Amino acid sequence: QALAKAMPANPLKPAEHGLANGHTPQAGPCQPAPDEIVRSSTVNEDTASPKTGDGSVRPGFNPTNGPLDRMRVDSGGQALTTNHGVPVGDNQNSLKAGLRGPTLLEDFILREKITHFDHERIPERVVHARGSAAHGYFECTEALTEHTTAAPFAETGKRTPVFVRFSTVAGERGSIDTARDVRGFAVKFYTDQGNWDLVGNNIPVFFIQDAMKFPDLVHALKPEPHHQMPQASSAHDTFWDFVSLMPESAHMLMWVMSDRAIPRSYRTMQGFGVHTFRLVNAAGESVFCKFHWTPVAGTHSLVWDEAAKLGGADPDYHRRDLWEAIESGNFPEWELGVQIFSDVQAEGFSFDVLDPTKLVPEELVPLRTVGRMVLNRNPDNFFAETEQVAFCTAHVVPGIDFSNDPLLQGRIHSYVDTQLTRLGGPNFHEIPINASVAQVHNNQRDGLHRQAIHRGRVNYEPNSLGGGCPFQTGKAGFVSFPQPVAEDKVRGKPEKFADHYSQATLFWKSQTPVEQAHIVGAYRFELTRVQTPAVRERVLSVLANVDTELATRVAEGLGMPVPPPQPKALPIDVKPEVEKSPALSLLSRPGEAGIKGRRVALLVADGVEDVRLRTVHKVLAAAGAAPRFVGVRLGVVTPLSQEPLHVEVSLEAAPSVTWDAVVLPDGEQAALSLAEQGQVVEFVKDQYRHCKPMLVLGHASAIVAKAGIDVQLPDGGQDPGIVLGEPMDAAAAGAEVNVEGFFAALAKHRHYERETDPPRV
Ligand code: HDD
Repeated sequence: QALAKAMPANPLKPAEHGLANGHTPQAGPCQPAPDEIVRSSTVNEDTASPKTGDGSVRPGFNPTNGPLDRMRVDSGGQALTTNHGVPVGDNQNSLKAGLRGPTLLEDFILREKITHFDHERIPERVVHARGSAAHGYFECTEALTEHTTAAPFAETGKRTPVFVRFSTVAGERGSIDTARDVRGFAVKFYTDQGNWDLVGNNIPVFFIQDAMKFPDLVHALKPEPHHQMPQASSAHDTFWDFVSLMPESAHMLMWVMSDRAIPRSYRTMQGFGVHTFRLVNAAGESVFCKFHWTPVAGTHSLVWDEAAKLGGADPDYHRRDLWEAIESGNFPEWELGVQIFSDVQAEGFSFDVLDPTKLVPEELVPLRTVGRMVLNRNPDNFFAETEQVAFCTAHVVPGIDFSNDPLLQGRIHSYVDTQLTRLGGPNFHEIPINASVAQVHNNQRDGLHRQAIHRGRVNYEPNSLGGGCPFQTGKAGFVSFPQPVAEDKVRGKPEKFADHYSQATLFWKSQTPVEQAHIVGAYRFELTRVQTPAVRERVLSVLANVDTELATRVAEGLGMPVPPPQPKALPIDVKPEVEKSPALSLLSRPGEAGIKGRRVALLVADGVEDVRLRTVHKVLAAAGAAPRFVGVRLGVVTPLSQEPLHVEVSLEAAPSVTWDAVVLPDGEQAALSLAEQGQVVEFVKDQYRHCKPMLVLGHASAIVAKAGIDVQLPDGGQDPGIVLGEPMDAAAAGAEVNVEGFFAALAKHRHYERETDPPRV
């Protein structure tokens, strides 16, 4: 605190750098305003570790609030200036030689404004261009000091601030959120030992085994070079041409064709570090480690028809969901699990742990939960934070080290390299969102956009003039694990890498019938979009190696016979340890089964029975869901109670796909008029087709009938996702509402029992 108070803050610039006598930065809506804004030596309650015995706070815990607050600018009550601080008198008119004359070159205000605007864009990320991010913290729930010295795991209860960016891979910066694609899951830990970036995905394996193939993979995936189509989609010839010739992608493709690739929300997807990493403890001993993020809210996905429609209805669907969840205080949370195993154990596995197309089944090495991550603050500025954040697999801290996974080894180079162009030079680590909380001291100097003002004459080491500072720390600093290496230089792969199919088969066999049907549907869709029959056939020849039933079902969908299996790279005989891994099923992680954050549409029209409906709205809101009265038009409807009911959003602004569930209202006049509306019928059909819960009150069964919905399941049973309520007239207003059945249906999220291919409705 003393340090912070001593910090120079220019009293003449009250809105800049918000320190001491300056303008206090705006508190985020979900974060109480701190008493005093100071630098990183103090903490905000949200990101703080618990206080130590004497009430002081451990140092180094609050980079995101400290340095970023220092940089925030709030212009409320301030005069407009140029970038050089000159007050601007007129921001409407350029300087001209006479009212109707030419603009003068001397107009530095116009030129500065236009010049800055002309340079507002930076190159987008070559992959993962489309993303959304949030601040939060990681809390260690079980210290891991027996295995690692890494700061975030040093002590139970310790909190480390994080900034997390989620992304799609293929699409450009402005592309849709709901494309079928892998999702990036990149976490920057601002530890007191420097920044650690765990740059993962929502899928635990990857397409290729060696970084050498990455540019080819991405070229094949991105829009085709001659006509720049399709955007944000793998459903085209070049992608499938490439992967069908690279059978090492067979396993990853199973995941990408599964519902994992169309998550309901960033909040409901898993994250994985993918590679095998090393943990190193204080004694210098090392174990292998895989990192898993598991969402507390459970894993949930969209269905493909819904995802495709959402692309038009709300291209920002995931971005909005993340933002709104945090703004409403419904903070997304994940558990961090680790799979820890020794080099000796790894030797014995039927697969190579250095092969990023393989996972370690949880039945073989169980997950151990060591922490939790909570995202509780939205960024203040998208460009400054979400766009300029630079993740890098090379950013590790003492206690975490790399394995020899050849994909990881290549990544260690790629990220810094790409940031140099994207962020314009070697000093991007000084951009506030990238700056570590741990103090930076070294002899690196100069370069474009240098911010630090280094004092003194010493910028070399060894030196005597600077007292030998900054000094190296020896074992207290980062020391690479001294893994022995003594072999010939060679370009090639270990033999176990040649098994491309065992785990693809494991994944297929571990899925429920519903998930298998979705995988078949996804292959059929993607390959139908592929124009070259030989490419389709080659994909089928790969699938024939994964599972005969899978290949047959996909082939049927394409109207083709199943070709002979593609010849294998090596005729090796693999005996997998695990034949089926329930943990690989998306449906195996229902989460806390609550209804928090679920968006529920309550349809309304004149004559609606509103007493019950208002109660449903109230109890849903109280349980943390997001209920809204939805009408054909904005404005007011007159319900049976005659007390005006305000429509919160219209059907055309928020079509069916933007809701998790629907409540169809009672009131004969309202139900009959809604049943006559084409948009309403379409809305209800989509709710049904997308397997969403529906609460049908009284006369609303007319709407269901008009939509052609059979409330029986295909096998004749009762659909548990359609909850029926008895008719109720106005006289009974005020009666108790039993919405328990609907809550249970809502908590389950989807009712795939009703699904048929093609859909009945
Ligand atoms: Fe990568 C971005 C994840 C393989 C090269 N990657 C990027 C991002 C994520 C991943 C989440 C976005 C980070 C952000 O939000 O800013 N990448 C992965 C995973 C991989 C993987 C989980 C495999 C296990 N990547 C990979 C390879 C290479 C790259 C093999 C190159 C050899 N990745 C990049 C990149 C990007 C990137 C070109 C683009 C923008 C950026 O880094 O900052 O360097």
